[in-house]
Amino acid sequence: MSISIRRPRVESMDRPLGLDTQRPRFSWLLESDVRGQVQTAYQLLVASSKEKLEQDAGDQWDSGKVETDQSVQVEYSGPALSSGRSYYWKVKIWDGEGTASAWSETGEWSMGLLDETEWKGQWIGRRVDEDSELPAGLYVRKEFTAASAVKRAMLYGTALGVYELHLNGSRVGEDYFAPGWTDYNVRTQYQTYDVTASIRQGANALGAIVGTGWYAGHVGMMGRRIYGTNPALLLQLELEFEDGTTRIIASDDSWTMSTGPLHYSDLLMGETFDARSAWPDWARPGFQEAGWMKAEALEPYTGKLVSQIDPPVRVTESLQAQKIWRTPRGTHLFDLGQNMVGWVALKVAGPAGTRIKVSHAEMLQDDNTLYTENLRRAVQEDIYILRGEGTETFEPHFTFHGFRYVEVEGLPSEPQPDTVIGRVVHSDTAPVGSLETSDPMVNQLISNIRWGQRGNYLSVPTDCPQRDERLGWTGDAQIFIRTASYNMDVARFFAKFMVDMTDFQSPEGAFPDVAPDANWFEFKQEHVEWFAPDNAGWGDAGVIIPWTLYLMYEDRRILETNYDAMKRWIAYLQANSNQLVRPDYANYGDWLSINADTPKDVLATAYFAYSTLLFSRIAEVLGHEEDARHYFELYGEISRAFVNAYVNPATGMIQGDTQTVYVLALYFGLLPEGLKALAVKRLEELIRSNGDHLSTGFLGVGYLLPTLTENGLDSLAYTLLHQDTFPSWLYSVKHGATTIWERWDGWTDTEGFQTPEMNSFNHYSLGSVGEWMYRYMAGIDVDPAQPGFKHILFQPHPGGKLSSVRASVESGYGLIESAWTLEPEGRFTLRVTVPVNTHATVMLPGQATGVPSEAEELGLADGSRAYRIGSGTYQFESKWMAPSLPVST
Ligand code: RAM
Repeated sequence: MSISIRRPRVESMDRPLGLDTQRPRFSWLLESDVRGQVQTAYQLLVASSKEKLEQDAGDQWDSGKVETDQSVQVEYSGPALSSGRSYYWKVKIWDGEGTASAWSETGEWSMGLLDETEWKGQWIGRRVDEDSELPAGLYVRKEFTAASAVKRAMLYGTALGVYELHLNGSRVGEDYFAPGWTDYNVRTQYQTYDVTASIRQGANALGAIVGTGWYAGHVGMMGRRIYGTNPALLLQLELEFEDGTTRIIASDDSWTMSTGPLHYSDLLMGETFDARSAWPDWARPGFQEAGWMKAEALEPYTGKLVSQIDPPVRVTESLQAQKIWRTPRGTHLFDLGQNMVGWVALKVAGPAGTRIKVSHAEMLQDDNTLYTENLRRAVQEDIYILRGEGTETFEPHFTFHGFRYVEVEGLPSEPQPDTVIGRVVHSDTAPVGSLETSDPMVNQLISNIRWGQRGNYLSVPTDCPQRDERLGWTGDAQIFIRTASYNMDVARFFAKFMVDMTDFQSPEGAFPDVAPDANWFEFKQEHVEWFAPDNAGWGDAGVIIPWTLYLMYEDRRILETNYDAMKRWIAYLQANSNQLVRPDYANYGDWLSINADTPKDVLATAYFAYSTLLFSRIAEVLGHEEDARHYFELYGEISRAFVNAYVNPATGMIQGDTQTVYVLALYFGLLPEGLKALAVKRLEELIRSNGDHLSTGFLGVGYLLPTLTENGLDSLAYTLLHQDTFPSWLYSVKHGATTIWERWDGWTDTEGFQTPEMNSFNHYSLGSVGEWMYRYMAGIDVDPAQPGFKHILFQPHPGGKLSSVRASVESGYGLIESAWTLEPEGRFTLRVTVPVNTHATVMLPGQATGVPSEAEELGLADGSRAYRIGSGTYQFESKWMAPSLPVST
């Protein structure tokens, strides 16, 4: 067989449960030994049972043979899908020769509860008034009997708060902090679990622990009980028996509840767990409910209940301490060797009542104590009280920390290598990208970028994981999203975040600076210095995020869904401009730049143009020709207004004269030809006169190296990449950073720590250079005309100290690779891999010396050459001399 099908996926998941879209999208990967292999047609069957599908009967939908090369995001278009049902599907395809493949393996998905009236239970919990303390963790349980054999059992659940499910003594699923963070005033996500294998004929027990989470615990700097006072739980277990009967077990006031060993728990403030009052058997049938009370039915929820879109938060790795030592204070310090996010698993044995305190910090101070000042009001401490029965292992339930160092106070005996294990926790976005160079310092930077992403993508893209903030800052999200999507599959993560953003779009059309909403305006009004009706570069995330998801995943739906919201944003910006020039109130500017304040109105006008340009492209993709034309013209007008207002026509000087103003003007295409060269020259001068250092903040930094490379200043881009004196990326690496810092000067050898008021050591924004590394250094890029890597653009830019780069991206079509080496005499070798059913254009640096016979040569307008290839692995060679490198190196 010349072609085979791998990984049939629905909505980019292997086996999604509880989908609530009527038009799920199918994707599959193709594999073939034949080069240049493509798909020419597919047939897709959807059946209501595995048996039917095995007989090749698509009783739900048979697409018939569809002549197309589309193999990702193929929309279901059969009859309506039923609530709660499972569906089975497979696909076969025809290759370039018209030969049919075998059927794919069977894919499966289930539908969620499509109509809110299908929720039969009550929201349960314990009602307290606003002045009383809440139970930190409320345990609820219900026993039931399954009279006959169970064929299928699906559990739907959600909470106002966060919850953990247990069934017959075991935890259900591996999710943490479900149902995730949304603006609970608007919507709450529910989760779906297949628990068929855990239900027994006879007695069963279902239980849950409910914590305060974002709903009633502390959120950011805004205090607690932001959304409500009483955490609540809603569960529904649907049983289908072998005999065809069904039964629903749903939460109501026949359930029982108790507070238990969780004495304190809060996302930002840590947890206290007293194992002496834990009940090992509380989620098993037959448990004696001494002291338990009847659960209270609370008010019905008035927001929307929607199926979870984003990947659940999970533990994805465990880290052992690399160093353990005893402090003069008598405590023990553990260095995990990596700034990480999550918590530790503590393994310990000791007498009942022993109190152990586990404290967490990102850095150590000079005297080897934990640096915790930067946590502001957050408390990164977990306290355990031992039960005293042999070895006990503790992990917190509803809190998380950002840390590398762990201090344990009260250990009854000397620690072992497994006494403290770091549990790495984040939204489980699958890793898809890899990047490695010949330079260990650059590799450490790459690792720091990846760890920053891991730790901060927790239900929403947060800015930081340690202090009392951890908010979904939209500016950070947009500047990093392209890097993020090379590193990991963030399609669903950001589809969910777009919901948070549009839920919080203002009636006037402004996208927020923070999402989800959590009393944000109320907070900002008390801090007028924070307040602006919109923030350039932050609100623009509402356009940049959907556009990036389209580029990277060929996701048209994200554009369709958000089209009106984006259009309202542009209209808002226009209405709040003076002849297309924006005001200077947007107060973050090029946040945390170094002695280089970009004027806010310059930045805001530039972003207004950029959002408008992207929106015109989006309109074009969706076939809204009128809009496409109109907004493209508007983009031209804003660009001209920008030039008139801010650019000196004689010198090309742009108001503010920071690196960022030139970068924005060039990258967003705001300058006419004549002024472009002047801007490039001035940008170069500014960097040179700054001792070959950047000065850009959160926004400028994302476009800095791409702008240099696109304007022929490759070697300067590499100079900045390799720079290791302050300020630079490698300055922090040189000083032992294992994540990206919030600020260039978070710690310096001259000043020590920056103000603890705002000094996170795990903030991903300045790591947006990852995009340049994938797109330009390794040279793997998308073609916006054929997005999702359907047409791959390989254009590596060798340079700097690098003698090799190896990168890969697992795209929707399969694995893309670009690996190059550069030998001293200028011999450049490039190996690329192109997935089946895609094609690529290769552009080589220097003079081509070796081109595979399959490659079709194209002459480009600028006189350079490019090569068109189909699927397969190919090697190219060229002769390339680094312009700025001494020949001897
Ligand atoms: C800070 C955070 C965040 C940034 C805003 C403007 O609180 O550093 O990352 O987006 O300010």
